[in-house]
Amino acid sequence: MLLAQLPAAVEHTAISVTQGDLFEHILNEPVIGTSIYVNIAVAGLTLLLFAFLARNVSDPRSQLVIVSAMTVSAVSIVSYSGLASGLTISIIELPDGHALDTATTTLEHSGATVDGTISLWGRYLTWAFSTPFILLSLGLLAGSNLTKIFTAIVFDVGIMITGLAAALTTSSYLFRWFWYAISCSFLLVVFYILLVEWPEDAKTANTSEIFNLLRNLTVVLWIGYTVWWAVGNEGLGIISDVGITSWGYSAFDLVAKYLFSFLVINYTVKNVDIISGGESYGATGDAVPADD
Ligand code: RET
Repeated sequence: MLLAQLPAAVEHTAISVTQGDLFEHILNEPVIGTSIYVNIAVAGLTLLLFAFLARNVSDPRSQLVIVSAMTVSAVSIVSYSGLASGLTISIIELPDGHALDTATTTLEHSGATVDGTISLWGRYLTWAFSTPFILLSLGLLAGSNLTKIFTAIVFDVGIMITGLAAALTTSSYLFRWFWYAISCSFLLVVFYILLVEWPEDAKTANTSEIFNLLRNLTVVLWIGYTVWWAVGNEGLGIISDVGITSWGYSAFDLVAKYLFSFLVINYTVKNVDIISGGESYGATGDAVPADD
């Protein structure tokens, strides 16, 4: 019995998965594949659309809000390209106690089966670069000060990096959830700023209506990401399929990134007078650029 199992075990561990294998796997696995490729396309198209919508805006503060929102799409292309190329994907063996600790992965293109499960960890890494721009545009729309914007962004980066740590920790099941708990506590700081501090600032800035809409969208979706991680293949494994877990994030992304940015940019283009900080906003000297 034991002997009969041996060759299979040897076979699994003997195969090392290369970046090329992961690239091919994503290419040939329709559920994971589409969850990635669709987002590259949408991010690219939205970037073109946003540039077009904002083509006549010349006010520097309004441009800052717009560039910040556009950066979310730009980072997204990078993020999903990292995943599509196999660069930011790994096969990880989840620790004992995890629902998927004995999971194996069969590579679509070669049919080879390896121990472990696919982690699309590049998502968490690149969220550390995209989500700050969501918060920057929200903070600017609310007319908030540098201290609050800085605090929100620092804790936001903390959420994503500790989320990355949660996803990649293979030494201990409990430690994965410890990282998750730290990440959630950082999320509470961001929520405090979104729900308590910035609404007050937005009242003064006369942007309450758009701010509250975007804030609600953000809070609901960010709770969605958090819960999705907990139930997905890297958390409790209630949703054990990598492709479905990945599509969940991709679907959230469609709203949290592109719809969000569209609403920010559409509002800004139409309300430059409210967003404007004057011609010399952000200038490093006293000189005001001449009109041309
Ligand atoms: C993780 C897991 C650890 C606990 C928490 C998380 C929250 C993630 C959030 C992600 C938002 C992503 C967005 C991406 C758009 O570019 C990392 C899932 C709290 C809030 C908006």
